[in-house]
Amino acid sequence: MSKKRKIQSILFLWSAWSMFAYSHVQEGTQQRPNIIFIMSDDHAEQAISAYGHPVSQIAPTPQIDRIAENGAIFLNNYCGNSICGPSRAAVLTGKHSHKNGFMRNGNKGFDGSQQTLSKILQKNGYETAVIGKWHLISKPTGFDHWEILNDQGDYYNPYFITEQDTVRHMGYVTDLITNMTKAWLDGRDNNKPFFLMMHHKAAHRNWVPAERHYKLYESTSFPVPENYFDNYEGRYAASKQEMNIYKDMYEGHDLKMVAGVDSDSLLYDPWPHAFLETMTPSEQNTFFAAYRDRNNDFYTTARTERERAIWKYQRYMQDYMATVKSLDESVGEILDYLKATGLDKNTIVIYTSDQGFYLGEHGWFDKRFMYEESFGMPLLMSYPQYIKPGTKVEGLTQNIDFAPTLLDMCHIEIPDDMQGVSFKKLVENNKTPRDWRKSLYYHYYEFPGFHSVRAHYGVKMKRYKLMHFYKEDIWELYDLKNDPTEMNNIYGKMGAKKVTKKLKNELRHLREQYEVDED
Ligand code: SGN
Ligand code: CA
Repeated sequence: MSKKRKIQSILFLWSAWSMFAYSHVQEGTQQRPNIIFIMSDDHAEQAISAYGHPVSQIAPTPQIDRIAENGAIFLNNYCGNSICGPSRAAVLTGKHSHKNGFMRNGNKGFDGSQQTLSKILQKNGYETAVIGKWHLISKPTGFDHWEILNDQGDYYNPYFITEQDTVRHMGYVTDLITNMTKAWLDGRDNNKPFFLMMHHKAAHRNWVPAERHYKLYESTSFPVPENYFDNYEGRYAASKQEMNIYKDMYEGHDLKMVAGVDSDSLLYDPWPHAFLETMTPSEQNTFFAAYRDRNNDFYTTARTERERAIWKYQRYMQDYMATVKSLDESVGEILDYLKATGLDKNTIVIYTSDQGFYLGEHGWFDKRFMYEESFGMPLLMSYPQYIKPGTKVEGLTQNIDFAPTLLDMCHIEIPDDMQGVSFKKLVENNKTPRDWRKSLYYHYYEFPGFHSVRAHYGVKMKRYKLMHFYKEDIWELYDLKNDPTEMNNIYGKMGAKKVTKKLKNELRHLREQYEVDED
């Protein structure tokens, strides 16, 4: 070997070895990622433009979409129980409702003595915080800092509770939460990785926009869903709900059809509208001024029942999407903050909502049902170290998977009793492995309750979904390929026998696997 070749080989071996050694050091002492978990409330996938639904193309969310552009969008992510407290409890514990004990909103507080994601991260050296909506009727545990809204919280000038006190903060709730989050990031311990949960109140009922957005969509006409005037044929529980936009929404509180003719008149002033009481007099005036002309128009123009129902849909969507605009701005601010501080390189950013929501499909607002719109849960996630920009995750994922996935990404052992599984490999390789789960379990308990949605459990597979309204022993079966809007219950119909048997078997397996012993 010539001298030159010899030197070249030595150089090659040396650089190969050092690369190997470097990757080993990386593996062993890898810098642990920070986590920002942003969860809004009742934010439907239909209202996030990265998901491509027509509604969101008219009122896009470019800032939230940045997370999908930099990382991954989950196309089949679902919750296990489509309601606020239970979804939050599932996120924290990695367990379904019957295991973490928080099955319905408001029956008793979350048992904070149990194992949670925040406690495990804290034990492993993370600085932890939760800011915004909590709604678990308990004091947060496993957080170094918490600053939470009282119950549902108010849109204007809400109270926040901390370990020390309860303080009213003047301002718009989404902006306040964003500012508190940035203040916490500014003052955190730079020697520790952090886990920060930023939980927005928006876009929850009664959808009061920030002053700067009152008029944003006032002339926008949103596409009315094809099944807005659904007659619920063949679907017993759907026919019994109380979450219809044109029948059950409060004209005052929800639709803001207040103070119609002039500023002093209470002639057209449907009650309740208690949300106005948390506003200052000047904020109330700005609110009335923004809505008066449109309300006058409603009260002075003759309309058929059908036209009134569509007017209400438009008012609902205009306000809902205007509250989403503030969420989008908030996410933009946080992403800009991470970039400006260089934290973006080593921070996992998640955007999700506690569940999905109806934007007029079946004539509805609210959630609770296992139908796609509310069972679905938006999920966007970026982390430059593992996730390639533009990743699209097709596999079935669920909120019980969030805790194990984050532990996995932080190189922390996942406790055996967590029921969810890590989906790290789905995002890492932009591919769903063959042995990934083929079905999801769902269970909603809260009946009797708000909106009168009957208790049910069910199973979803790629193409079919089976639901059991067990108190009435009524079944529903949908072929999502041919009937994506779930209008045609094929349970007991010709040709459905084989698939019914398959799904009932799958449901039995899931209930065994998750150790569901009572309903
Ligand atoms: C409130 C709302 C309901 C909503 C529940 C649960 N009514 O009770 O419409 O379903 O919260 O929402 S309201 O008139 O008080 O706004 S959740 O997101 O917290 O689960
Ligand atoms: Ca919610």
